[in-house]
Amino acid sequence: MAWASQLPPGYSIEWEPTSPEDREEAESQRLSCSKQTDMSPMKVFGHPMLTNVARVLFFLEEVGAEYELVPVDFLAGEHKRPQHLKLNPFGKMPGFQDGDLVLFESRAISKYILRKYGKAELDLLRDNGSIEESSMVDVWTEVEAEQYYPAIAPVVFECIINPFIMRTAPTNQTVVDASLERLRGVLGIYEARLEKTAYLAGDSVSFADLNHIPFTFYFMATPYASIFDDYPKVKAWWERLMARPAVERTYQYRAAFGSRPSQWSQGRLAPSSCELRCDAGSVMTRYTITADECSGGKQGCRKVGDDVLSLVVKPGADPSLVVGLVLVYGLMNRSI
Ligand SMILES: N[C@@H](CCC(=O)N[C@@H](CS)C(=O)NCC(=O)O)C(=O)O
Repeated sequence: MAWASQLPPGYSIEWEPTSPEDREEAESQRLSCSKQTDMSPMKVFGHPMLTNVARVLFFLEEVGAEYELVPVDFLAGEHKRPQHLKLNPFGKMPGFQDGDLVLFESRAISKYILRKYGKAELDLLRDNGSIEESSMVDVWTEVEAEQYYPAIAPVVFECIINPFIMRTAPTNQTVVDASLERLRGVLGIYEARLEKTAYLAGDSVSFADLNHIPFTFYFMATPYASIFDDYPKVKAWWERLMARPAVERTYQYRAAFGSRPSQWSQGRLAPSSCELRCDAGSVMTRYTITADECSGGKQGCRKVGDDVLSLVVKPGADPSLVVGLVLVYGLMNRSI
C-alpha cells in the first residue's frame, strides 16, 4: 500500500483489501486488533469514533477485558430505532450489555467495568482505599463532567464533529471563542491542582483523570491545542495520560473497526481506498485524503478524485485521529 509507508512512524492501520495479498495481511491485523471472541460476555453498541463510546472501550482496554463492539449505524439513525432504545432509552451511544444487565451512560458503564473487571493493582476508583481517597476521585470525576466537558466539548463539536464527522454544520466561531474562554478558566484551576499532586485525585492516576481522554484527544487536533502550552502542569499530565498503552490500543482498535467490511462500506466511500499524503516539511502537516466511491459493495469502485478533503494537523497531534477521520469518511453515506 503506497500510503502505508507515509503514515507516521510506528503507526499502521487496516484497510479494506482489494488484492489477495492485501486481504491476507489485513486479516492477520484484524485478528490481532480485534477483542471479539465467542465467549465475550460484554457488548458495547456504538462506533469507536464517538467519544463516549471510546471512553468505554478505553476502560475495557485498561482492565484487559474481553468485549464485543457491535456497530450502530448512526448515520442511518439506527440509534433512534426500537432495538437500540431498549439498550439506551435516550437514543444515544453507547449502549452496553453484560449478560442480562443493560447499562447506559458512558461514565457509569466505565465504573461498572472497573468494579467488575478491574484488578486490585489498578484501583482507579480507589474502592480499596480510604473514603477520603475515593471521595477525591468522585470530586474530580464530577469536575470533568460538570466543568471540563462543557468547556471543551463545544470546541470539539464545532471544529471536528459537526463539520467533519456528522457534517451537519460548519464551525460556529462565536461558540468556539466563548468555550475557549471558559476552558482557560478551567485549565487554570487544573494547573493549580496539578502543582500540588501529579494527578487530579492524588499522586497516582485515577478514573477521574482518564475520563478526560476522549474529548481532549480530539481537542488536540483542533487549531487551539496550543492553549495547553500555557498550562505546563496540565500539559505534562496530559502527556502522561496519552502514554498509557490502553490509549494506543483503543485508537488502534478504532482504526481497525473502521475498516470493517460489507455493511459499513457498501454503497459508501470505502475506507480501503483512502490515501494519506503527508507533507512533513511544512510547519503544519497536511494530510490530503482521497477516496474511491463504491456503489454496491466492492465491485465497480470508481475514483472520485484527489483533494477530497484536506486536514491541517499540528505537528505532534496524534496521527490516529487523522487516520480515524479518514476511516469515518469511509462510513459516510454521503457524497463529498
Ligand atoms: N452522557 C451520555 C452521552 C451520550 C451521547 O451523547 N452520545 C453521543 C455519541 S458520543 C450520541 O449518541 N449522539 C447521537 C445523538 O445524540 O443522536 C454518555 O456519556 O453516554
